[in-house]
Amino acid sequence: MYEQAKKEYAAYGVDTEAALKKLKEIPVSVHCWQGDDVVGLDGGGALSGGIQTTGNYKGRARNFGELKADIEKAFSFMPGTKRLNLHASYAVGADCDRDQYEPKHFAEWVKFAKKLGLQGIDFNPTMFSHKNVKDGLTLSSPDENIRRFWVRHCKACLKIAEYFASEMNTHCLMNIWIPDGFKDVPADRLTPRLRLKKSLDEILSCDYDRNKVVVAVESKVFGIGVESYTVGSNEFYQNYAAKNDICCLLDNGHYHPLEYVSDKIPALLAFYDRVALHVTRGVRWDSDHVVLFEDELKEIAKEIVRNNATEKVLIGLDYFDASINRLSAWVTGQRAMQKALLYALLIDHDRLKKLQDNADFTALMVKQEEGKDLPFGAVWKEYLKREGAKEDYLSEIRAYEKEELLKR
Ligand code: RNT
Ligand code: ZN
Repeated sequence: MYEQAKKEYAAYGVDTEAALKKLKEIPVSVHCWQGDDVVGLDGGGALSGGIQTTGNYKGRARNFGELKADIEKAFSFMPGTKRLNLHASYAVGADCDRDQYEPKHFAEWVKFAKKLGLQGIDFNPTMFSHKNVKDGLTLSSPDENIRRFWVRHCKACLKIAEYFASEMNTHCLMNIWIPDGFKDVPADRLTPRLRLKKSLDEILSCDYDRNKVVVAVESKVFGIGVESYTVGSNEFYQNYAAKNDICCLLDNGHYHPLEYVSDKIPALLAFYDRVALHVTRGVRWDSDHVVLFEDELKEIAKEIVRNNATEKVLIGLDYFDASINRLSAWVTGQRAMQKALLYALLIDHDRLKKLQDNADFTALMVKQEEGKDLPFGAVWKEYLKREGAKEDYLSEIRAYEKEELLKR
């Protein structure tokens, strides 16, 4: 089937071998938090900050050992180059508060990532699910003790990110997302943003190695319980990032449903060396459903591939479903991302671009449609085979569920 597919793609102007080779080199940063419903290991408390997991499927990882075992199992079904995305709340054995976290609290994760042969580790300060989220605010809080606590936390995280980069010999993306906002009409939209700006300035004034740590800021339009106003809005962070030479992270659940992150990627590529992504699937709101092989995901992958931006766009996953087997959720989402990248790699972009430049929109439409009928599935199956990733992950995950998860 693959040999036949290879011929059909060749006739369409696409080299499937080159696509397969490229695909396995594109890193995807897989989030640790699908395994435990974003609870973390530091006892911070129930999930807060406008994000929610729903469902009570059996087998949630309750501790570091279980989470590691689940990650190891789930990652074994994920083809391609993988990185691990951690939150600060996954500190191991920390008996101090989050502003005092140190690299040593993450040494076990480094050991684990090396054991699994991962390409790198990415990191996120955790500014939710904690007693110091006061009145829903963190870095923009009017309470100086609160604001300073979270500034210290982010500074501590920069050190940890630097440590990850040194240990793994690759950059570490440190992504800042805060839940700050208001449920109802605010009286002052400016001052909280000025306080956030001041906090970010203080964090970035810390002496860290910009070659090692890529700092990103993640905007959001609204959250549950924070419907009327978000301090870290898109305009705020894009301007902050541009002026301070840091990176924007686009989460495709964080915009109005009629706005597309696929269109924002090339807009940012015109100005930035790097663009970070949180790939998720919002159903009617930022619901963080498992990523599936859908049109917008294909469009996102196309923008990465056809702009030769596989090294500029840092792809990370961000979904959490507690209503189905969590390992299966993890694998399905990661494979969907890889599928979309392969799909994009199997398009003759140069020819299509020429048609656009020549204003031959008739042929452009026809050729784009033709590409959709090509035997994509056969190439995908070949990729899985070469990567040693079983097509049928469900049966093995079911067996693991029986042996391990149901006993929890
Ligand atoms: C929340 C943001 C944020 C979190 C993770 C856990 O809306 O998307 O990125 O989902 O950091
Ligand atoms: Zn996100």
